[in-house]
Amino acid sequence: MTETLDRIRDNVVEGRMDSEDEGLEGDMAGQPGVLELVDAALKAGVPARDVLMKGLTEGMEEVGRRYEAGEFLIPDMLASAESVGAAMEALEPHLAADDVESKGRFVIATVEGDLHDIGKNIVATLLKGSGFEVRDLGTGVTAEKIVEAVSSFEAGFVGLSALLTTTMPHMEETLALLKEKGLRDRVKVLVGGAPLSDEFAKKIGADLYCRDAFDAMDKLKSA
Ligand code: B1M
Repeated sequence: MTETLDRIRDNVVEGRMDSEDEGLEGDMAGQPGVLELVDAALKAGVPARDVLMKGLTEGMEEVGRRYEAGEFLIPDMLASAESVGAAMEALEPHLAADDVESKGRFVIATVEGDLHDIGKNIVATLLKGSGFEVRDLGTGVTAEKIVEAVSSFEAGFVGLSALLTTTMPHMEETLALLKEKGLRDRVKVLVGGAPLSDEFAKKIGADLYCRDAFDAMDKLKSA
């Protein structure tokens, strides 16, 4: 099982969606890519959670390290992101819950100026899988649009994602606007994203900081 997960992680790093992709050195065509490996892992009974956290997510973390070290450029990050996005579609039914009573309405968005959506999409998938009704507003969403959706969808929860230090202030702006519109007491605000911390969440007055998608699900159980 570990070997399959390692191969998924390595192929995410290579940005190889499927067996037609040549990979970074141009010599990997014909070998299974992320989609075939995820399919094989699920058929072999590897839990979807392990495929997600130890294969796909660890792969993206390595991509981040290589980008930071100057070894990867933006097109490399994009190829990896696309392979993870496609694999998430295959994984979604395995993370989904059937016939579960609604646990509440959840609005989720990546904040204004920020286009990173892999983590937000994973959280949205798990939320749907655990019985929340989810309105996913996408990326680069302004505080006004988020607050409008909280109001019209009558959401009890809102999840904000930010991956850039420069976009984190839009979370605080969203909280201020919720307050201004008289909606703050009606919603629990959850925040997440690689540059965030518990301290930051407390400082801006969010209800919960979520380290990762499973942390979010755990915290929601007692929210
Ligand atoms: Co960008 N990028 N990127 N990028 N990118 C980072 C974030 C960066 C840290 C890379 C680096 O320098 N090491 C850096 C930010 C530095 C900083 O702010 N200090 C960076 C930069 C600089 C940029 C650009 C500015 C690059 C440029 O153009 N010069 C640019 C900005 C574009 C924009 O947003 N306006 C940019 C672009 C891109 C791509 C488009 C190429 C691509 C995104 C593709 C996409 O998302 N569709 C990309 C990627 C892939 C990354 C890294 C490599 C990976 C992010 C990721 O998907 N991680 C990232 C490096 C890193 O994070 N180490 C990086 C995997 C994902 C599963 O984890 O998103 O953290 P994460 O989500 C987790 C948790 O954080 C949590 O749960 C998730 C699942 O477990 N969580 C939540 C997240 N949101 C939550 C919400 C919740 C709860 C939990 O609500 C309930």
